Amino acid sequence: MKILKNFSLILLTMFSTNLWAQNQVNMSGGFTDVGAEIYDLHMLILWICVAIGAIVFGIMFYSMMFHTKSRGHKPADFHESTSVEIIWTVIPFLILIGMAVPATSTLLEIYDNDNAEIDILVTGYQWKWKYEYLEGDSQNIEFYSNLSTPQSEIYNTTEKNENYLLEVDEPVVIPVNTKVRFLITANDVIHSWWVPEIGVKKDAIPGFINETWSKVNEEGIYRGQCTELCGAYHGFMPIEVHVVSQEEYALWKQAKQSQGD
Ligand SMILES: [Cu+2]
Repeated sequence: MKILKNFSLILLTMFSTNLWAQNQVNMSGGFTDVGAEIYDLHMLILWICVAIGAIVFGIMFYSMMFHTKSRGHKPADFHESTSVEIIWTVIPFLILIGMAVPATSTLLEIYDNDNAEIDILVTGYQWKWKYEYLEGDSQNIEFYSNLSTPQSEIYNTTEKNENYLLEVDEPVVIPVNTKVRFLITANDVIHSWWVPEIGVKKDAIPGFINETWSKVNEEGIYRGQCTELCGAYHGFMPIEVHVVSQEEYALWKQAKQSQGD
């Protein structure tokens, strides 16, 4: 009884609206159109899988409990039946096509790196990120982005703040509603640049340049992490993207450029 009570408590917690709102159980749609599409695709595939699971296990458990020899049922004799084999080939084939069509259209959009207004070269180092703005007049913007969480929080001598290990000294700044292309590479070992809320995750591989892009719909601070185990301080090289208005971006660019001179 106690187990049952605990189990129902867990279920209740999982499905409480509060948790759904925080997206701790499900993935987040994020703040980009592509992110929303990825989320919809994820939900579609999830429900297809739930339906398949319910039907297959439903029939299986029904048969095991009610369609038994002890209840007077005779074994079926459709062994090597061509029509049954055609049916169980065609149905999964149609389901797979139904999943592949929306998945392909989302993938095509994710890989459409054309017509970006800003290009940023992102280089992974053990254990920090370097950002270089490659576009025209912002050519000389170039900086490293280091973890800024104080040692005292890491060694538990002071209380940890809410962005513990997710804060940096110099964030990447990009304008809102602008297609930004990220060229991602690494200088030592393989890292991976991952900012879930802006729909970006790409491996940073020495000697290769991977491309990805984002067009963020809402101003704000978006946090991410290195997501490829890259050594002792893998958990200490977060990513902080500040999405700001066009005007703020222009001001930031100006300030950065005069800093470089
Ligand atoms: Cu790394």
